[in-house]
Amino acid sequence: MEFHKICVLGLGYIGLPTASTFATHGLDVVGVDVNAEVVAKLKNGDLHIYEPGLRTLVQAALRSGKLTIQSQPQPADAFVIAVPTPFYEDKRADLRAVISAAEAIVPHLRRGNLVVLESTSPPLTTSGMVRPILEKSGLTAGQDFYLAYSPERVLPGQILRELIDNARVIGGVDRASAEAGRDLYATFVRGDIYLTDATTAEMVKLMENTYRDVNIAIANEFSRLADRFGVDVWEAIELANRHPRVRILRPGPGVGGHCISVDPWFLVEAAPDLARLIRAARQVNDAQPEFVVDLVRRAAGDLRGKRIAALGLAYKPDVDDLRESPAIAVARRLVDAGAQVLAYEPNRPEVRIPPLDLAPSLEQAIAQADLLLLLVAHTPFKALDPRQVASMTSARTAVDAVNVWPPADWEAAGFRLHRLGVGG
Ligand code: SAJ
Repeated sequence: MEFHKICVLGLGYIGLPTASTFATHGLDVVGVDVNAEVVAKLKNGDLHIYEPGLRTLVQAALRSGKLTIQSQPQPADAFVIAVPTPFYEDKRADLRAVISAAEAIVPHLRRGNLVVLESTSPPLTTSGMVRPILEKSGLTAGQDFYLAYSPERVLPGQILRELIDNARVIGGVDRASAEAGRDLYATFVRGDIYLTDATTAEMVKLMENTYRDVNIAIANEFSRLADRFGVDVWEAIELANRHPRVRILRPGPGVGGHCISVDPWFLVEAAPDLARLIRAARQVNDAQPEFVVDLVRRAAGDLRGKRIAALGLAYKPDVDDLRESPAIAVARRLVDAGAQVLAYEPNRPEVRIPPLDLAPSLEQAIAQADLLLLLVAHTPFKALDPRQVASMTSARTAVDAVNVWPPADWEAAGFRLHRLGVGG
């Protein structure tokens, strides 16, 4: 099947790179977003999100005339839905954006079109929710138009490369739909493309992120056990990982981001009676910020009035994304416990996250601190020279929740260094 013009609905971390990549590979792409501010910015070549290389890609796509930005979809050969699927307070999937994107397509849907859902969704969303909405057009999926689910699997920070190189799974409501999806993504995907049915593809995506969440949960639980038994979890993990069939991940302040901390709940919601391990893993990871607070309490004594420099607020190293960040959860809890927290996020120095106080520079964050708390292993934090840090602050207590500061160097520079998962 051949595609000339496509509409990509949702211009966030996935939709924008996807739309731009289709455009730089020769398709006419209409990028659609419901947020007027995002549309206005993008029309000027300004980006509302940061991802390495994305600005250059988007600007090239816009300049070529192959990518245009609109607030409404238009008739096209294919429609790709890449809108967010967050969760409500009670952890149920919030599918309102998927529903309204599907509804926005209905008036433009024509015989022979392809619709692909990319947003991470609970099992049966494509066939049970998107399909009936699209069929309000009077057309039937699998008969008059093609309908598929294809999850994105890219790693924030490496999106542009992974979008092209990663293997892709495409599940159709019928075989012809999966094949139509393959023809579309073959425009730029260099990785292998695997075809299956839509619900399997939905499950594959949820299983990938749940697998990672459960594995990080066990690493976090090991950090607590090691702390109790006077063991250095980092040494223990390194030794356990010498086993040819063991690969334990890294403990940390918890699991953040808009994917791994969210997606497992979609399975728990869909089958609460079955997804018991998955729920327990989520609870372990969600409780990890409290464990870090406890570690800080043990290092600092009473937290009330303590001046703490919280270094890093992003959900993981070397990104600017703050969504579901466990570092923010730790900082907030410290404030609740009466500490005076001054945070510094090098990738978002201007950001405001009430009730946290943010410093515009590392120097200002640490100058008056009683304790330094490392929450995210950003490259500039890893590179810090403890002797230089010692000259910038009178603090001599440090807590490393991500295990990147070499203890011997920090101790030689005069710091008492407490590490996550290291019992003493
Ligand atoms: N983390 C740990 N310990 C580790 C690894 C990660 O605590 O050993 C934490 C990170 O600090 C972060 C969270 O887990 O807070 C998630 O980070 P991540 O790098 O594991 O994953 P994401 O959320 O950035 O991207 C994931 C990826 N999925 C998998 O690796 C299975 C990516 O491929 C998906 O496309 C993405 O979710 C998504 O959009 O679903």
